[in-house]
Amino acid sequence: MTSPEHPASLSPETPMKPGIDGPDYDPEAHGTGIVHIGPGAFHRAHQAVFTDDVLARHGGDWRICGISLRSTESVDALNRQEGRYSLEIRGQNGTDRRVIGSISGALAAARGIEPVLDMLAAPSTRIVSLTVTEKAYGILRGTGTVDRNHPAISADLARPDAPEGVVGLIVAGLARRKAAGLPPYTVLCCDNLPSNGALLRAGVLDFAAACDAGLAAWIAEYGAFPSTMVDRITPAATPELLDRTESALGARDAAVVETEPFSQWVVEDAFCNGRPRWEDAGVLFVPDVAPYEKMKLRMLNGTHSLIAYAGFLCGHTYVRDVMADAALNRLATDHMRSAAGTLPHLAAVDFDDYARALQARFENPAIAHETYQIAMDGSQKMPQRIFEPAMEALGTDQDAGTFAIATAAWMRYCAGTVDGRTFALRDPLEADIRAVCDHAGQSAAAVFDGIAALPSLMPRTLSGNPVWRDNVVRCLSHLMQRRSAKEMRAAFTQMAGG
Ligand code: CS2
Repeated sequence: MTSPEHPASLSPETPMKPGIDGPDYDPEAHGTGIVHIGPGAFHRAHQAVFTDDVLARHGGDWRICGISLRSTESVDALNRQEGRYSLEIRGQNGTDRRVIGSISGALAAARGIEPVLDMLAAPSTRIVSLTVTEKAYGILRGTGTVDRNHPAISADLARPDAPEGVVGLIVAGLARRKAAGLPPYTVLCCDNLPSNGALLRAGVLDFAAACDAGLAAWIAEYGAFPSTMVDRITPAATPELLDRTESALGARDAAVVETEPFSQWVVEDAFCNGRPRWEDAGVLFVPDVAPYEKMKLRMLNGTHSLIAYAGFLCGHTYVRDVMADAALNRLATDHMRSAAGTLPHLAAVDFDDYARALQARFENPAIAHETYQIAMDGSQKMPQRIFEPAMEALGTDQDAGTFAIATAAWMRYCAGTVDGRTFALRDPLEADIRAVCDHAGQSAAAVFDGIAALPSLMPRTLSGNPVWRDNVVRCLSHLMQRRSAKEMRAAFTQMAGG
């Protein structure tokens, strides 16, 4: 029902208020060429916006159909609004709003896999992109093979025609295309994983080979899995965001996304079935994404994890609060410098400029990005963000001090209690980590050894390095002696050298 108190939902018919950019093209005139698995806030703030820009400039049948594997809420929100949603772009100097038209609709896999498989197998589908978070893939990073203990992988290997997980779904869609004599789609991984395209390719081929060797050979020959680096800070939506948006638009937007002005997408130009002219929307196409991806994973995401664990333990709710704390701000910027020291040369980027820009983005007072949000899934993030660069730093005699502080902060966070309150780790290894912490009691060395021994987490070369182990254990025992947020702040200030 629509009344002044309950405005209608945003839709293609909603009149745009002055000052709000809308799609300045007719979205409905364009067909759907991209299927995106995981149409959450990050996708809506990032890939869907670059695609919206291309549709406005060049047109083309490149709209996006979102597929949600678990949630039905975001699917319903998008469909109720015929795919329309708005961005609230919050910079240091003001807020811009923009309505996006690139999403044509969404499907919930939980409501039935057949429509999803039909969409993947449609001749019009040319790219399948993904933002599903690190833990959803179930691919072992050391070998590139699928993890048969991962719940979705084992379920899908048992029933490949009715997949529940990401890899099973991609393979089932490709199998239908091969059977129908259609070319494969490009699989475009947009999660923060190292060599994300190559990793997904290896996992898909391993899974496909277990089902049908001919299918695996066909994917290997004709398929494409470009690697990408994606970047835009996108906090989870809050009730306040929904209310602000409703007043600004005069319509309810249940799919609105709050984000920062900065946005970057670097993509390996290796597509097998066409692509939008994303370069005209600012996407950088390069032959090798690895140096960009390392820079972003280590300087941005690694520092983010340090900020999240240290900040959360010190009682800071948002990244901006951590950055307003002088000692923690220094720790974060020191870490960016150490992380930069592990990077291969990248002619196009000055790492000092990149670090300064990151510092400003993290300090942005208009963005409320929760430390607890970033702290989630630490076991899936620490290896590429902290452990690998720490190992390289130690291997070249560079200072790994801030990497050790980040690791100790994470391990202290793993205890699941601070300042008299307990919290959920929200990590797929939560039960194992908890068991280690319970067993280790007050011994920092036992926490370190127990967590370091968990599979696929800390490389043996690193955990077995006595300098590293001593350093982390020393920092961790400082933190384990502190109970309150105030004491934590004192400990981090001391560790940050101030
Ligand atoms: C963050 C990222 O939640 C996290 O782990 O580090 O989501 C980060 O905000 C994005 O990668 C920025 O592009």
